Amino acid sequence: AVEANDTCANGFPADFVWGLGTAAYQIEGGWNATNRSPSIWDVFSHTKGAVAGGDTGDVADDVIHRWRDDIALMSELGLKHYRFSLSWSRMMSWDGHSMVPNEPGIAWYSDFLDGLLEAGITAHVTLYHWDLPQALHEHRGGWHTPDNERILTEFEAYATLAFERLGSRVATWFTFNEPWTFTVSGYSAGNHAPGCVPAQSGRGPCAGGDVTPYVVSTNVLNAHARAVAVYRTRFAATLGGRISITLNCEFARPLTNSAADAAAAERALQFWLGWWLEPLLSGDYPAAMRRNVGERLPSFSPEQRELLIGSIDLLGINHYSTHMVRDVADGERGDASSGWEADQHVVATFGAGWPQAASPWQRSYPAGLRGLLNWVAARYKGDIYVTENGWSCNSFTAAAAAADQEQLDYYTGYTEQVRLALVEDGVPVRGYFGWSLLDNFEWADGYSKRFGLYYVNYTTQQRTPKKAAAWWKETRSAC
Ligand code: PNW
Repeated sequence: AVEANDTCANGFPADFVWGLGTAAYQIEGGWNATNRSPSIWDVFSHTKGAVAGGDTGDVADDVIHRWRDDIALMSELGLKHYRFSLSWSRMMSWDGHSMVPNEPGIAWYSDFLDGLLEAGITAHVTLYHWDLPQALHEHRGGWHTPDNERILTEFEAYATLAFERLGSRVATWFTFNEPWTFTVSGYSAGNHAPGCVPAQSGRGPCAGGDVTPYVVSTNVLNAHARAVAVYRTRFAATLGGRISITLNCEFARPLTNSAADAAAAERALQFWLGWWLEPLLSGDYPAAMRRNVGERLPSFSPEQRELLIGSIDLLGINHYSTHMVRDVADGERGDASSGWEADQHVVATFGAGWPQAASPWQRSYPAGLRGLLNWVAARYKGDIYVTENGWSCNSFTAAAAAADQEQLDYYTGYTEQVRLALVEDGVPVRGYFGWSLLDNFEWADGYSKRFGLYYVNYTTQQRTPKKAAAWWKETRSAC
């Protein structure tokens, strides 16, 4: 129970972590500044028809050049915690055989971290927010090659470099951001980099489909475990930081009160979040996946299991919306779909009347976040941080954005559910990071979708605070 005198006016404990997040390719720009080389997202976004409006991250929010002003913006907001990612292609370069340190890029991040420190802002850093160096995808088998020891070695070297050169100024490391999203979108649907699609389509730079996503997940989980082992054995004692992963999940509620739909909702959560969480806790994929995916689901060796189990010091959870889920019999989907989507034997829809965001996949249902946090807390007993939550605004001009009430309603509704999970349900949720500080490159949607607390004019690069920014300053930055 929280003592009354430790509670802020917003109803949260005084030591609750409030922060905002971004990711390298979505905000940095400076595609070739600091001797940066291409990632799979540079190649993908420059592929005709891949991204809405032909948008690319070449310039984005130009943070690479405007970072001092943007740290000032954070200070103006009273921000104490900032979550961002490193671009592997800026930190390292391809020498024809492997990735090697890229000093100008490392220096940029080093200066940026010093700037945050001077502003009294704590850094929470993600190593991989979807931007694999193109050379590792092309020449080293990427994430999509079964049992790819080469990518594990490369990721371990990258993580080690980051810990060594930047670790003294980083409180929390996250190995991967949302492996679910880049695995399903990048290696099955093909609408994210690297754009792998089912082999029979004959398109795409690699064969996605009903096997590849599970190959990718196995490589990614093993890479995570390797990086965590390095941090714990070589760095944790001296640097004192913590390390984890960020997993995302939309909550699933049963569509009807039938037992079959209740089981379907649970299965959906196992396929979305359990896919990643269960190996980190028990060393294997969930039973529901073993059952439905069968031989297409790889196994972990005893050594890999040992590294995986307990490889998180805390858990980062990203959450945006909720689905109403019903059971479907085998083959009933009738859409000839295969892979992760079909393997669950469920159909997901939205609840009637839930407010629609600009992004078609998002509707507001605040209680879903409380439900999800309780689902996680029943399985994982450590500290939980909401590492992303935010709203895709229906306002598309600076003036409309400055008055956007929907985004503010989303934040007040969802943060209240976090408070209820903490105070009423006893879920150990210790922090909340809004997505995002700035409008930015929203992946396949380009600049057409806007999640920022600050509106960005992409012609002038001017930042304009939205209504939720003022709310953040008054009620989240202040105790
Ligand atoms: C996340 N879904 O992506 C990413 O971490 C961010 O980089 C991104 O900008 C943000 O959320 C908004 O999209 C998601 O379908 C993609 O549930 C898809 C889903 C959720 C999050």
